Amino acid sequence: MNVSHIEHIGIAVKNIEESICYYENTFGLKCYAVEEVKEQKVKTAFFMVGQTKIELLESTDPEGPVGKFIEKKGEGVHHIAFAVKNIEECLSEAESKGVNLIDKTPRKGAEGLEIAFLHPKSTFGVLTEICENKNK
Ligand code: CMX
Repeated sequence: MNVSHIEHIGIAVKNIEESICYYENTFGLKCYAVEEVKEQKVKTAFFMVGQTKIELLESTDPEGPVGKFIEKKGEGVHHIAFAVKNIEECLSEAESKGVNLIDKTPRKGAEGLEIAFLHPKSTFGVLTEICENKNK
């Protein structure tokens, strides 16, 4: 796999507005975008930290992935996302190495990225996303 950097770290929060204030007031970071991703049943907020983003995730539905996560584990780090080149090839490679894929083919995520998730049961407990910006 050709991983260039950590694209973002996803953090599940109950209240995105309060969490934005925390990151802005404590670290002096600036939230540059808030976007709802209907398909994922989340509202997202983004901060740039070097080349990597912090992605805050507030659930818009208790039955969505983030809603269920918070119910089970509480707020906290939800997933890590690696930026890759040729996401389709990366998925095939991961599958051929025995990693259980949540997404067999990429789907659209926040900020227009192509995204796909690897199952935490086969990634040592860390929900892992790979993503590619095909517009670059
Ligand atoms: N990190 C680690 N483990 C996780 C997890 C996470 N983020 N989310 C769920 N799990 C674990 C659960 O704790 C549970 O473990 P146990 O069986 O030991 O209790 C197991 O995975 C199954 O969890 P579940 O609550 O029964 O939920 P589902 O099986 O229905 O779904 C998952 C789990 C990972 C397949 C689902 O959450 C998913 O498809 N996630 C990918 C999509 C996503 O998270 N989108 C939100 C972000 C979108 C964005 O960044 O734009």
